[in-house]
Amino acid sequence: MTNLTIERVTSRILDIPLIRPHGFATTTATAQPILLVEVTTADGVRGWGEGVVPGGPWWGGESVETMKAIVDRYLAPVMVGRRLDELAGIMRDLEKVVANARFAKAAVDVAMHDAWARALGIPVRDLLGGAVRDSVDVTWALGVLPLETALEEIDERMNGVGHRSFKLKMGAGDPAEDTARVAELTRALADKVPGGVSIRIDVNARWDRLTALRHLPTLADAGVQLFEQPTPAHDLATLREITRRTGVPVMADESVCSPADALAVVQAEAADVIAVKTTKLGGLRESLKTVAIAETAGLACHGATSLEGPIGTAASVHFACAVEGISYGSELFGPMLLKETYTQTDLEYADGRVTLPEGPGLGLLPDDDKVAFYTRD
Ligand code: MUC
Ligand code: MG
Repeated sequence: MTNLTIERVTSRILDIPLIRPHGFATTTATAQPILLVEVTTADGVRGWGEGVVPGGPWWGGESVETMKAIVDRYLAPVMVGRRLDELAGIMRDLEKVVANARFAKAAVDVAMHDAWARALGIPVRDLLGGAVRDSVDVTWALGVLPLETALEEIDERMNGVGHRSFKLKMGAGDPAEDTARVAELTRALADKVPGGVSIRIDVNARWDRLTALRHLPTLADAGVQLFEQPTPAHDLATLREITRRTGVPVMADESVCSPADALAVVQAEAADVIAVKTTKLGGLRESLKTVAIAETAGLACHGATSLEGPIGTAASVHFACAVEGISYGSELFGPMLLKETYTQTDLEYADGRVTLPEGPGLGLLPDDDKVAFYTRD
């Protein structure tokens, strides 16, 4: 009989360089720190999860350093000695010890799903209900880049992995200049690849209402097809106004960090799409609840990313392949932004899609030598 008792929970910070700087609204990342959490059972079965935020605490207030403290000191002691088939009960009990800290909780939620699935010899997708799809479309995100550089990168990604949708980060510069840059790029692409490329933008909540209402119509006229979180997370009235005035679908990201947030967005009619990140939502179980709310209200969900590495991305690929409500594709490109992977095998990207990895658990295994190489002293 398999002994599913959790014997050990450990974590380490990996610092992995990016293939190029990734410019966000308020910071530029040149490496991605990843908190790699490992759960080991009494039978020696190991499972892994990632604690990752997009480039640092600017996005949601957590960082790999805060997550490591929360995991090691507060979450691990609740988990050790419990059985993996009590996962729901463990996640409930973690709430009694730590409020919020959802990125940290996601790391342990995924590590427990991985270890439990490996102990049973099944893919994580089966613990989430089983197969809905075997692959998902992947949008490529460009940081804040000048027009020519952006066009070159898009060309390379279209001809390489075969992406046909691109997300452009905004919010870093002067809104008028930022808008002109993106509008020009969107028009240039429409001329270059007639009808074949979808352009979305993500302002990471950095514009106020007036700025958004002034500039988003220009981006709508240029052909931008989705506005991701143009304005602050709490201001659902403005998100609703943007949808109504521009007619372009709005995707809520920073506004939705829990199932309750999703309900608030539904009730406020504030968005048409919800960015579902298994990281920001606190793991796979909280993500299931979030999609259930959105889907019931007729909203689409997008398999979004916090620039996770291979293990974290694999978790979101299993999620996207088990949950019908992830109907608006994904942006699960994180591993391709890393200069090198830390796993023995890679996720497979082709024709603009990522495919569910075969094998038990998440389907990927860390390479112990690479993990040691990238581990922060
Ligand atoms: C975000 O805000 O969506 C996802 C892709 C990217 O470039 O930033 C992340 C986080
Ligand atoms: Mg976003």
